[in-house]
Amino acid sequence: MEKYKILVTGFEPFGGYKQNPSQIIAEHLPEKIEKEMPNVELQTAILPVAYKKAKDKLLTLLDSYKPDIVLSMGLWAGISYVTMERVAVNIMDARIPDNDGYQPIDEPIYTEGPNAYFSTLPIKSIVKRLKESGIPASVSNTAGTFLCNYVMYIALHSRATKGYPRRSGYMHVPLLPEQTASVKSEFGIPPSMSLENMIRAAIITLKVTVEKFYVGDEKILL
Ligand code: PCA
Repeated sequence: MEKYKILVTGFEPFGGYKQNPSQIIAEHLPEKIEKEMPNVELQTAILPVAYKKAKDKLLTLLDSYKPDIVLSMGLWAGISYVTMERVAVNIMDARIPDNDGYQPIDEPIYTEGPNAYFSTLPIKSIVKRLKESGIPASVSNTAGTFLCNYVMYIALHSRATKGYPRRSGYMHVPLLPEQTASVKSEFGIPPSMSLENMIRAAIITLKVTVEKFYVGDEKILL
């Protein structure tokens, strides 16, 4: 049986948070995917929240593993649902310094790259399946201009220039309940989602992507 080669990435903690839920999700996936998706070969990686190191690590992984599918994930503190990102833009505009203290403002990711790439994951089908499974989810039309947008753009640029990964995209996830339990601001307690639901969201995303892998033009959002 031909196996789909999948790379899932999460991020290290950043911005004052001690944990990054995307890292914890990625660490739980190998065991679950082995049971639930026998047609898949999975690699997971935790990327540094640092522009230079994240790019080196991601490109090394892409060039050595040559995955069919890449799902990258990161934290978006403040959302109450998971988002499937539609677009990655060719800009680094960091609202805070990265974990190495680097803070690019209005710089392109690749000087020769197009302004934007659309996700090649079937984002509409994924969001539909997530909602049917009881997981709050939405398409998002911006992944921001920090590390999340950056790694999404790099994977899509690799597809455009080298042909792999055929499908890639990005999922933003909320905080974990234990990260918000004792935070109270004038806006109340920030939204969160259980780890169990976030892990399920990642598995559903991969299942729908594999189901749709050969359906239609990979550039079209199915
Ligand atoms: N979230 C950040 C970078 C790392 C992460 O988990 C972002 O949304 O850009």
